[in-house]
Amino acid sequence: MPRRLSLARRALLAALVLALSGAVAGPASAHAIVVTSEPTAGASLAAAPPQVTIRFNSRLDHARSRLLLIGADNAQTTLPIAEGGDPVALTAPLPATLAPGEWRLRWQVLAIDGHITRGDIPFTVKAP
Ligand SMILES: [Cu+2]
Repeated sequence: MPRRLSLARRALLAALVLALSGAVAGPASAHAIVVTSEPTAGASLAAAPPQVTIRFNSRLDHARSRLLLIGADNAQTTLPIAEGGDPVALTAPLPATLAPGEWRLRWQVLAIDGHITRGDIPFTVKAP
C-alpha cells in the first residue's frame, strides 16, 4: 500500500521537523526576562527600598549586566551590581534618599545563552 507508506513518511518527517525546531527554540528561550522585581514596575512608594532586586527566568552573567537609575531629569546613575549572589537575580543598593518623583530602573542583562535583553522598571516615590 504505497499511499499509506507515504502518509507514514510524511508523519515521520513532520515529527522530525518538530523535534528539530524544538531543539533550536529550546536554548533561545533561555534569554532573560523579568519574573519579579523590588520595587515592582509602576509601584508608588512612600519611600524607596534600600536595594533593588530584579529576578529573571534565567541565569545571568552579572559582570556583563548593567543597572541604571534614571531620574525625572534624565540624569543617570550606574548602580553597583552585587556579584556572587543569586545566579538569576540582579541586586544593587539604592541611594539612601531618593527625592519624591518619578524614577526608572534601566536594566540590561546577559543571559547564559549569550543573548542580551533590556528593559525599564518605572516607579514613583510619593511626596510626604
Ligand atoms: Cu536567548
